[in-house]
Amino acid sequence: MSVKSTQELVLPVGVTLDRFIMRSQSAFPYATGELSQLLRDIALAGKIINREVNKAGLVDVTGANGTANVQGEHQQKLDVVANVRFIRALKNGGEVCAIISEEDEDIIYTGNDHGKYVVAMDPLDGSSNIDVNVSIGTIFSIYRRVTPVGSQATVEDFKQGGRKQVAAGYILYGSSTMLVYSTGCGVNGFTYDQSLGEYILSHKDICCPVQGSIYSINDAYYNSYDNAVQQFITDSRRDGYSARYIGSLVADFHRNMLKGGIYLYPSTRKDPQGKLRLLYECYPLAFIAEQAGAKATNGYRNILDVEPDSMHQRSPFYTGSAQMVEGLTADM
Ligand code: AHM
Ligand code: MG
Repeated sequence: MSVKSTQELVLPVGVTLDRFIMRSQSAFPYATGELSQLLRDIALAGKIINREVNKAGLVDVTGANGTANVQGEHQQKLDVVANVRFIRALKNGGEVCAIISEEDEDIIYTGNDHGKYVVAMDPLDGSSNIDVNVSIGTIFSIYRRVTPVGSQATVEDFKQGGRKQVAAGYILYGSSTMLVYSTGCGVNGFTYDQSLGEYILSHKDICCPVQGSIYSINDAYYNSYDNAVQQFITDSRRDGYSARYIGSLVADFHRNMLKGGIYLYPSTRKDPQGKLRLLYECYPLAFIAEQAGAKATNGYRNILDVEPDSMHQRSPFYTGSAQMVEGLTADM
């Protein structure tokens, strides 16, 4: 069965996310609508997080856990708030049987054992930027469960590998809030219009330039990188590239997807396995990258082909414009 791309569906820029999801679903004759509903649930959770992020400075929800606000309620850090809100939205939606989150060691069961999907997520990524009004993001990855519907989900549902993702995406809380996702038929970006309360298709069929001139890496760890990465940085400086590192993966990734560039988080002395998490940071962004014509590796292999060992495992991560990633990995 051939699946139509959004180009073929003739969905114009300006269409709402709901209409887009509805029209895209109609391209799959046997679709039941459950994945569509799940995407809507994620979009709704994104609106709620957007609201929390926007009022963070006003109501003092940032800062340490355990403090109380003027009503005497316990305040929580924004990443904890985002985690709670996302879990609640996915529980209420009913399509998801279990979740793993960067914020929780164990599998979170939604109580909907009849849900067909599991979600791996980083509810609010970019911890060092949360309290200081700098762009942050949510990252999500969706799998169809492999355990029988009706039973309790297990770790096997989450350890299927990046190629088994049925959809993935991110929400960027930046100068505007954007939802970018793919179900494996290209990548589309929706900008949130606060006044309408709607996500609007603004970035249709995102394609990452094959070559760019931006490199994004934490330069302060230079001495801790291996020779190939050090050489890449030296060459980038020599070739007149621009360094752009926000320190929020979603924001750095998004910019590089649109403008062309490469994001690098290698292994370091402090984090020999790298810092980023395979299941809910690397896999979903690699899925988006590949759908947008970009690449993502751990330095040796396409990261989508790396078999996971555990739910919270880390990995070195290199992603962005195809030629830049190929050039880097050829030297590794
Ligand atoms: P987090 O999940 O604790 O927020 O860590 C992930 C973040 C990424 O968003 C970002 O690219 C990276 O950590 C920055 O790390 P560093 O400060 O070591 O450069
Ligand atoms: Mg993170």
